[in-house]
Amino acid sequence: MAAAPMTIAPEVTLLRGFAAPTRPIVLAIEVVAALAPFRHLKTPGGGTMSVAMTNCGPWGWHSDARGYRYTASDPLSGEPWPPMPESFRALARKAAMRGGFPGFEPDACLVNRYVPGAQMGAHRDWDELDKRFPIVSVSIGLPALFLWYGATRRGRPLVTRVEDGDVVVWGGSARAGYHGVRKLAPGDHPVTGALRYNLTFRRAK
Ligand code: MD3
Ligand code: FE
Repeated sequence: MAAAPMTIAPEVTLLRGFAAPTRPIVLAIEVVAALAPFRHLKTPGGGTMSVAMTNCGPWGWHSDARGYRYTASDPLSGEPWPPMPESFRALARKAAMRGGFPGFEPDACLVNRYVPGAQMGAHRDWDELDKRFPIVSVSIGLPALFLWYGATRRGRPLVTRVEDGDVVVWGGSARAGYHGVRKLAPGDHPVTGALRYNLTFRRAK
């Protein structure tokens, strides 16, 4: 909770251990996933993502052959996305403040689940209406290598290892930054077993 903020690029802040302990977060993820199961989304290009996803909160990120967008209900069930736990909202707000972005009120929480071998290619989070809001990312379980490309997806990325409980906040000039996650290495974590979760809090609308 009292992590010393580390600047890993301009307006990209890493808060080591800020979300620890993560067991309660994992229990909350399991509640969300019981209502809106993890699924492997299709991309407009015809691929299937190796990361499994679900959402909680008023808006959820979705991808299919028609494109990327935020939806108010789960396309699998037609039901609204599960509510965002108050503890998630508070964590995102506090982390954003610590990262230099006071007043962040997320209305979307994308939950990513990685198994060993899963990865996320270079992309930017660009489906949100107001790019003045930051994005807050919470890492849970197995460690991963975050890749930060910056303004273009070309060139060698900056590589940062993130571990259970680490939080990354990026906004302002970094909001348009390209990023990704290296293929997850096998492992066994006391809280998640052979998994990594990532919560990504956004202001979608
Ligand atoms: C900041 N998720 O869902 S968080 C996404 O771990 C997404 O699941 C990733 O990108 C995940 O859209 C990563 C974003 C991120 C990635 C790499 C970084 C932030 C970073 C590298 C350096 C600094
Ligand atoms: Fe992203």
